[in-house]
Amino acid sequence: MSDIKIYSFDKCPYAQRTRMALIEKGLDFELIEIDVYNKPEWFHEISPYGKVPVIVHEGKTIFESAIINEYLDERYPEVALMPTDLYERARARIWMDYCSNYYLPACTRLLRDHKNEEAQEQNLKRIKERLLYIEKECFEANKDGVFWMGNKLTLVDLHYAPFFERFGAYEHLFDARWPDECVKIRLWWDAMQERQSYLETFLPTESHISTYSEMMQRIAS
Ligand SMILES: N[C@@H](CCC(=O)N[C@@H](CS)C(=O)NCC(=O)O)C(=O)O
Repeated sequence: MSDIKIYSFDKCPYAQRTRMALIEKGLDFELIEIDVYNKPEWFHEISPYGKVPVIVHEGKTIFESAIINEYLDERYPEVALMPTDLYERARARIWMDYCSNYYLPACTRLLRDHKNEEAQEQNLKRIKERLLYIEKECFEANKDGVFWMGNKLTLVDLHYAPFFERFGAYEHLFDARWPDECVKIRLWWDAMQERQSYLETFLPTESHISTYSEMMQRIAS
């Protein structure tokens, strides 16, 4: 029996990050699916924030996807998913922070403002700027390799992948577009879609379209 339990929800991009890390690291785990819209009473005793993902490892509870992933990487260093060089580790964390505080909020505004044409125009412009920033500052600056940090997949790739998977839904629902200049981001995304960790965790675009449509209805009511 595995000594890692992960409480997850198949539609949750954050839980997907952690499932991808477990798979990339080749770790056994027990997957416990939680419907976050209808959480069982006992889940509140497991998850301090009432959210997924949560892992229980050797009797200890760890939550927040980015923190879980770094914990797993430090605890099981055999398949390392962070650079070894200290400056490169800091850069990896800066890119994960960019996802959480710049790229992702730009995307989630699309859901919030879906009835506000003027705000949506700004939101689409902001997403375009952020994608161009990533293309230039990350991918064009890399000397080699298709991944975020160069030639080796790291936690940074797993941090972003679930949200790029959902871009097809942004295209369908909000007419978002990747700028043509984002050639290297495309190469990265092609490489990510071949990873076993992605193949085992992704959901089709139609599923994301219906999840976001339901979320917008919930926001409106
Ligand atoms: N910052 C958290 C976000 C996790 C999160 O928002 N999970 C959502 C599902 S995608 C959840 O569990 N929501 C239930 C709730 O807020 O009640 C992480 O990175 O783990």
